[in-house]
Amino acid sequence: MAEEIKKKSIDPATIEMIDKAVQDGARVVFQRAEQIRPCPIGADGNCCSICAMGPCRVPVPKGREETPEQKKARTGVCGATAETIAARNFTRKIAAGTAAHADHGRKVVEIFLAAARGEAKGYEIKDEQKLMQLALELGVTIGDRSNQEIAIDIGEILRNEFGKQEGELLFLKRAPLKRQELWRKLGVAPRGIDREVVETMHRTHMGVDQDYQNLLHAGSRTALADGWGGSMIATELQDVLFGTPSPLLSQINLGVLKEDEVNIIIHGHEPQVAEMLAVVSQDPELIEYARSKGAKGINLAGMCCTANEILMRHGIPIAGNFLQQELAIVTGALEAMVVDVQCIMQGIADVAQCYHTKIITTDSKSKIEGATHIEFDEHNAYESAKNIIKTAIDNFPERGKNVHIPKQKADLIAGFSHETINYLLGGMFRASYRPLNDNIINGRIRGVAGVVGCNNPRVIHDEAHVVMVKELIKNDVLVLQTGCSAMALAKAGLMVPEAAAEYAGAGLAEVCEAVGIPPVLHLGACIDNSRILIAATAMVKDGGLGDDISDLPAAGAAPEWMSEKAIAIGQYFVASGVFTVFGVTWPTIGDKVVTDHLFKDFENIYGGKWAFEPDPLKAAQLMIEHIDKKRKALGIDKARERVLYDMAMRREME
Ligand code: XCC
Repeated sequence: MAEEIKKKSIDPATIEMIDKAVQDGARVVFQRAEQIRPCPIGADGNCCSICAMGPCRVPVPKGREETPEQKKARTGVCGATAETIAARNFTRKIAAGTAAHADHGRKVVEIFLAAARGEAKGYEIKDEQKLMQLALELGVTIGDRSNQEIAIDIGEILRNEFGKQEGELLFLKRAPLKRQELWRKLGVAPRGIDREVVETMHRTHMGVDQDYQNLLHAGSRTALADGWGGSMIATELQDVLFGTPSPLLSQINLGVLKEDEVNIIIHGHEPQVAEMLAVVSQDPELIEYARSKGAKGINLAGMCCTANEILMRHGIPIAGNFLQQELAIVTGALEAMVVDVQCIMQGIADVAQCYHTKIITTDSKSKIEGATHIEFDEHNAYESAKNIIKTAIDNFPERGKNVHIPKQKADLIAGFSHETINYLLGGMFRASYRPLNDNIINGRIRGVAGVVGCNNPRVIHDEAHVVMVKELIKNDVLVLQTGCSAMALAKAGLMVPEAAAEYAGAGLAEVCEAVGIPPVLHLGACIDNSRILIAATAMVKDGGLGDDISDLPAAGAAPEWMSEKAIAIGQYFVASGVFTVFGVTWPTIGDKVVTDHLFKDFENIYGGKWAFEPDPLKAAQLMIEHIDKKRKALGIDKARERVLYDMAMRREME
């Protein structure tokens, strides 16, 4: 194997499959990333391609000090300054990311409503308790009405959040009071989800908003419409419809594929197709059909966030994260890759040409040239899913001899919804975050970090996630995870309770042992970052850690981000008061003024700010420094020193 390949990932299964791809002549993302270097001007945010007078490139001239006159002359054809261009590009990314999460949320509401009206056979209300809680929160009459009637009211109220033109999003009321007041004072409380996205697209059109601060301000309002709007609605209704996750054991990595079964991977983001495939793959008639084709059974596995969705609720194993999507095909053992929306590389269709894998698209807004399209009809979900699985089974006899499934697979515990954490910490009858807050106050736990986001082939696959999280837990920081980042840590073996003794600092390990949880908690898909907002709010409301999210000893990070959704998520965390560090590259780095505004001024405005640090160890240190700064402000920094260095005192505190 070429030495270069060994440096692409820290995951042996990934390396093995990149090598196989090279030998098989399949061109995967790792090779493409070598052949296409990022355009340095675009990467730094210094290129404007919004109108046809350009594209205009406005980078700072390298190697010489810029005079004020030169700076003044460094504009686009329309006169847009480098600041406007950088802020406009950044804000557009937020709009795109918010749109993706919002459209996902909208689809969930539609299926929720169809299920409540009895028009989507196979889907039903699974979490009645959460339905009732939502009804109380949204002022829906319960009385002696049926679950269906209540659900229709809830569905209609939440559907209205997307097209609402006035007022503010209903879930903003979930935030700490102080935060709500700040948003209102700043004018960043979102009105309607779609309205914020549309307005941001308008503002960033040629010749509209040309004040970088005003643009970034609109970016905050749009991002908040994601975190406290589209994403939160998706999470809440998915929980009611498919069940609120609770801890379960599963496995992860390419080793979950099976030699002798029909392997089907479901890849993308939305759970409704995957939910039905999970049910249908158990159908005895289909299992028998698979046997008739020479297979021992049907093996369903997930990829990217769809994987997280069905892992959290059904324990379906995960084949891998973002950069492994093509490699699953390279095993030669994959009959079908069923995709819905987001994070699906067009490259899978090309790689599939080298093997027998069928790429099946299921959503009319996400088709791929060369793929088979089987439209998933949620009104006839069972039949649609059956059709998809049958297509995969029919492909089993086409599997060639060039099959190699890597051995690697790791155990993981997933399913840590906000409700579960509440229950695990406080018990069934007094569910609360009190024990977490107490352990933060007494210093056993230093703070909490959300480490989330994608993979990016510009850095070593999974490495930054694992290095950062190990450093955090070693320093007694409890880590909450979602997305492809969670998968990286699960593959590295950190999502089992035993990992606490091996990797966590003494204080955190002690708490994990007492509660029986891993030091790294899997909260779900990227839309479930909304669970982190809720968890942070619950910590504030439980008391003792200040009266706003920005007071908490907490930080966020996406060390290997790549998608526009990650920027939207980061911005809503920052605008909710969280210090957030990104790795890989920073999209405004070519403009110091805009970057300083995001990295410094934002703290005075929102109590949270952005940072960029590609070295994951240094980034973890920044997060720990921030956590310590917040501990100091809360007056709990002393408690921590005692816990760490004086065992006698520690016993006294118990
Ligand atoms: Fe996509 Fe959600 Fe990123 Fe992974 S983490 S690469 S967005 S699948 Ni969401």
